[in-house]
Amino acid sequence: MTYTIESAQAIFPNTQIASAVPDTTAAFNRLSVEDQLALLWYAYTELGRSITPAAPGAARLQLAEGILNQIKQMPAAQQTQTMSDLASRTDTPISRSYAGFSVNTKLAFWYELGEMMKKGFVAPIPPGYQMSDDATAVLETIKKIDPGQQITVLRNTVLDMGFDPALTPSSPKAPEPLFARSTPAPTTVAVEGVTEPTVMSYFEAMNADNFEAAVALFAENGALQPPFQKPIVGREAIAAYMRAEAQGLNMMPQQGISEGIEDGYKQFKITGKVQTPWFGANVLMNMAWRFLLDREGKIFFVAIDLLASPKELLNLTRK
Ligand code: 45D
Repeated sequence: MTYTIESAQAIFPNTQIASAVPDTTAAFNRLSVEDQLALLWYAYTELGRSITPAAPGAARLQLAEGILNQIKQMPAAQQTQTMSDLASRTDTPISRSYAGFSVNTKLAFWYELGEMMKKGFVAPIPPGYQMSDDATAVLETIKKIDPGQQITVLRNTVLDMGFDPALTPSSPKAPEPLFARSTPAPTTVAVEGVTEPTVMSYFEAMNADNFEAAVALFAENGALQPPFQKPIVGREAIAAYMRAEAQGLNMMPQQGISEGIEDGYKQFKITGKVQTPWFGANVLMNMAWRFLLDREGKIFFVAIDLLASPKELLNLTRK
């Protein structure tokens, strides 16, 4: 058989992904804008230190500085309106600028706004605001899922805000500043059960933010499928994605299985932990990488999954 990206997506079909994330994100998106903002505020301030992000570097904040300064100058009611406009994707100049930010700049923008709300420079959620029962239920769900899933839900909510006139996925307009790691990346990787050089080199390159080296491991038309997303196809697209979204990640693969299959292809499933620079060692995400290597040992496909539970780390069977 010849593999296609579609057939490759189905390798290791028994991998259980964290479906609580898309489910909770969908429930969040059905709430009123007032409830959404209030819920984020309670989630963000009440979930405790473990899910409090590290301050983004000044360089990243600079990309959002213009609109942050505008918001600071506004009267309180207008500040609240601006936040509502972002959450309801209303067409305003600020909503348009926001939509053009990279994911990490969007997060940095809200981080700073949250800080300004805590300090009283930006209007808070109205004291005494009563969330609807639906919103309370979503917040309760968020409280129960594990921290890696909580931060993914938070990230998802911020991703779709703003108004994008082109309705295309936002691509970073300015070069992305580097993420300083709060915890140094592992310098060596050892995966119990797997020694394949391509796979080892992938993790080493990613832990060094050496995306050129990582992308060189892919087949010309190879694909990378991030958690809950469609595959990104081709070296150039993968490189652009990595530069925008994969900086500063610490990857700690732990164990895996490998198997030769048809046509000289090989498949690997590896499980382990990933840290984002936003939370460092405070939040460990339980992840799987499902690799399909071609005859030349190049990556034809890799899916990155956020796992349903820590138990899934040990699910290394084929079917
Ligand atoms: O609306 O191998 C307020 C790939 C109230 C690459 C607020 C990867 C009002 C290949 C509180 C102010 C990248 C795919 C809002 C691996 C309001 C590869 C603020 C995986 C919004 C492994 C809220 C990478 C705030 C992964 C400030 C899985 C929220 C990376 C902040 C995952 C939330 C990264 C933050 C994640 C969330 C990062 C900072 C999940 C960050 C999450």
